[in-house]
This record gives sequence, C-alpha cells and structure tokens, in this order.
Amino acid sequence: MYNIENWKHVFKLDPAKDIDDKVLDQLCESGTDAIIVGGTDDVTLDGVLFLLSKIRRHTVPVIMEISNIESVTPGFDYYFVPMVLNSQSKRWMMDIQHDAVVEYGDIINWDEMLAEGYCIMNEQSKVFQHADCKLPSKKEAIAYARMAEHLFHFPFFYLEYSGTYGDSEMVQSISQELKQTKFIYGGGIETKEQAAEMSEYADIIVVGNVIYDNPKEALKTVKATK
Ligand code: 1GP
Repeated sequence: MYNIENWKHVFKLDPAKDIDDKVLDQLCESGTDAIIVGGTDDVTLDGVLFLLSKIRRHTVPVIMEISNIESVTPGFDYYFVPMVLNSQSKRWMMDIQHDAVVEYGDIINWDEMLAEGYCIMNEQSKVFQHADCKLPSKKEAIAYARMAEHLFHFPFFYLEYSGTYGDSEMVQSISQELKQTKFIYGGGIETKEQAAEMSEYADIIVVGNVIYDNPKEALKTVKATK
C-alpha cells in the first residue's frame, strides 16, 4: 500500500498520554513517513480510537504497534507485531501472538500484519521489565539481528533503547548485518543531531518521548533524516 522501503522517520505516539491538538496536527503534517500508535502501560481501546480519529484527519500513514489484544481495532494502515527476541519468556516471542491468532486468525488481513523482531537494550525501561528481557552483549545482539534476517525473515529488526539514547557503535554494527530486514532504531532521540546520527545507520528512526517533552525539537528530527 505504502512504500515502506523508503521510510526514514516515524513518530511514536502513546495512546495513554495526552497530546495537544495543535502539536498532533504539526506532527502529522511534518513530513514524517508514518505515525505509530503504541505504548506499554494503560493502552486501552478508547485511548487508541481517540488518537486514531485525530490522526485520520491527515493523510499520513498510521500504524498500530500491538501491545495488547483488547486495544486492537480496524482502521490502521498496518499492524506491527512485536516479537521480543531477548525476552526470557516464550510468552513475549510466541504465546501472546499465538493466542491472538487463535482468536482472530480467520479475519486477520495478513498483508497489513508485519512482524518486528525486537531487541530491548535499556534495562531501566518499562518495556524491558514488562517483557522480562535479558540484556544481550554486543555479540548476542548481533546474533539476534542475524536470526531476524536469516532465520525468521522478519520485515523489521527493532533495536529498542526506549527512554535512553543508544550506543551508536552498537547501532552501526547491527546495521552492517541487515540487508533484507529493515533496521528500526528507537530510544532517547531528543535533538536533530541525534536523529541524524542514528539515521546514518538505521533505516528508520522512531521518535517518541521528546514529542511530549519538547515538541518543537521533536519536529526538527524529521528534516534531519531526509
Ligand atoms: C519507544 O523506540 C521508541 O518505543 C522511542 O523511544 O520514547 O525514548 O524516543 P523514545
């Protein structure tokens, strides 16, 4: 439907957080390639629908990153399904996705459904604890990237530093491993310089928190990736 191949930048909005209407309009019209709706805590169907209806006033593609099955709704362009490679529990790599397919497998449009091999790198982040992750060494993180590309053939590998700016050497090393699988980097991007640095290595960068803390700076990250 859209040419994801060429995407460089996305904003991630948390349905559990309030956002000013004007800021939301500016984000949607900023030239970003897409808006992801996703969060960790308190993601409800009401929150998701409220945000979706506002984003849909614009033409920007909108993606739901599925965090729980109760909040999934039709109306998004794509659904990204996190598969947490460095979780210590099979639940986050297999079982919750399996439960969803048992329940909704007959009506899923598979063309809209794209898997993300997640590797979560910030031990302090909510998502790291929530998904019961283990911090990989550099060698182990590279192995996850290789598995994402060569064993699972995932469309995306997501190096997630949520809440903190990542190690650019690590990001560079991972980028050298991925050819077919698109490389997504997210975490702690607060300035256009950081956006430019990470987008040298990653195919797509994700800008989250700074939207709420400093929307003006957030908007500047778009141009820095183009
Ligand atoms: C979170 O990777 C995204 O899932 C973005 O991270 O909120 O730290 O920008 P930040």
